[in-house]
Amino acid sequence: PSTSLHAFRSAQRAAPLSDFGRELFEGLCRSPRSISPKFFYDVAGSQLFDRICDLPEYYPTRTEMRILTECAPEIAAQIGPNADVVEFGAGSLTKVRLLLDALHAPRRYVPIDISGEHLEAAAQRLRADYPRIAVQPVVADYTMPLVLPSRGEGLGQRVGFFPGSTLGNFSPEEALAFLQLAQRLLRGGGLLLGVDLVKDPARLHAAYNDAQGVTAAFNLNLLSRANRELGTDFDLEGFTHAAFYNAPLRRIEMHLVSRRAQSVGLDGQRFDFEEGETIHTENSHKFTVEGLHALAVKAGLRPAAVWTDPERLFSVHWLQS
Ligand code: AVJ
Repeated sequence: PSTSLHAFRSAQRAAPLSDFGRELFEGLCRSPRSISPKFFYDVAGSQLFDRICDLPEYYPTRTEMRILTECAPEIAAQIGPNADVVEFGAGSLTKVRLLLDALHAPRRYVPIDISGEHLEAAAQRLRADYPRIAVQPVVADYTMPLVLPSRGEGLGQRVGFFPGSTLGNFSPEEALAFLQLAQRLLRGGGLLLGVDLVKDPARLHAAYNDAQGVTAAFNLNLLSRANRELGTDFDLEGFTHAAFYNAPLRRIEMHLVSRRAQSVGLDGQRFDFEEGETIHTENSHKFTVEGLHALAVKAGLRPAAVWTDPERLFSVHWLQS
C-alpha cells in the first residue's frame, strides 16, 4: 500500500498540465512565441472583455448590435419563419436575443460551446425568457466536425449565428475550414456572420489601445491567469501591452512585450526572454465585403445579403448554404 500511495503522490505531482498549460508551454517553445487568444476568457478576462465592449474607442460590439437592431426586419425576411438557430460559441446573450426577437417564431436555439458551465447558465436564462423556443445546448469544439441533436417536427431552416468578428481571430486557412464546416452543418439554411471591416488604421489603432488601458489589462490578464492557474512567476510589471495594425496582412496584432531580460518558469522549465521579445497573443483580421464574399464562395456558401452601418465599420452577412 505504501508503494501505491507513493505512486499516487508522484502521479499527482506530475499531474498533466491543463489545455492552457500545455498550449502555453508549446507557445513559449515556439519562435516567435505565441498563444491562442481563446485563453483570454477566464472569469476575469470575460469581465475585462465586457468592459472593452463599453469603451468609446471600441466600436465593433455596439456597431454590430446597431446593425442587428436596425436591420432586424430585413434579416428576418431573408431567414424566414420557424428557424432552427445554431450559435457557434455561447457568446453574448444580448446578441442572440436581438436575433431571436427579430425572427418570426424561431423554434429551437442550439448554442455550441466548449465550456459546459457557461453554456448551462446561458441556456437557463434563455429558457426563462423564451418559453416557446427549445433551448438545446451542445458541449463541443465547433472548429471540429460535430453532430447536432436530431431535428424535431416543424423546424424551418437551420440558421448558423457567428457574430462578434470571432472569425477574425482565425488564420485565413482556419477561417476557410470553419466556413466549410458551417456550410456542411447548415445545408439548406445559412450562416448569419458578423465581421469587422478594413478601415482607417488610426481608428483601428485606437480601438485596441484605449485611453483607459482596459485592453492592456485584458492582454496582461493572460499572464495573471497563468500565475493563478499554472503557478508561473510572470512579473506583471515586466511586460507591456502592444497592439498595432499589420496593413499587408489586414489584421490587428496584440503582443505582450518583455521590458527587460528575464526568465519565467513553467512545468519545471525556465524560459528566457530578451528585452523587447514578445508573446503574440492575438490576431484580429479585418475584412472587405468582397474579400469575405470570395472566402464564403470558396467554402461553398452563397452570399445573399449584407448589412452595414452608415460609416461601414462593421458588416453582417447572410450566407446561404
Ligand atoms: C472578440 C476577437 C472580436 O478582435 O476585437 C478586443 C477581441 N481583443 N480587444 C477583437 C479583442 C482586443 C475581439 N474579438
